[in-house]
Amino acid sequence: MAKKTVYKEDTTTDFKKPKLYRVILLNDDYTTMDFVVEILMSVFHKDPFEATQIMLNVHQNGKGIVGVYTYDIAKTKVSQVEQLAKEREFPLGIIMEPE
Ligand code: NFA
Repeated sequence: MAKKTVYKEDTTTDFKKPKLYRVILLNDDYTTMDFVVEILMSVFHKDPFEATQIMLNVHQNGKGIVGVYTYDIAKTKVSQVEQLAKEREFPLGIIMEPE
């Protein structure tokens, strides 16, 4: 007689949590405050008040978290900032790290 295989229905979970990455902005002495606020609004969709708070926090503490995103979104935002900083010849640093 042929063997029968019975598969149990998986009632636990089929969904995996995506890994998240912190995008961190680094202070320097040359990038203008206006440019940092500009990229926080255009790339990270911050309003002018929050963009200014984040910029000042990075200016005072040396670095600061801009946001937490999935890998592809974080990577894209980092690339966009690198490109804009390069175009304007600012040495602005931005990195991503796993949460
Ligand atoms: N420290 C820069 C200045 O005084 C401003 C700045 C803030 C740069 C945050 C980079 C990140 N012009």
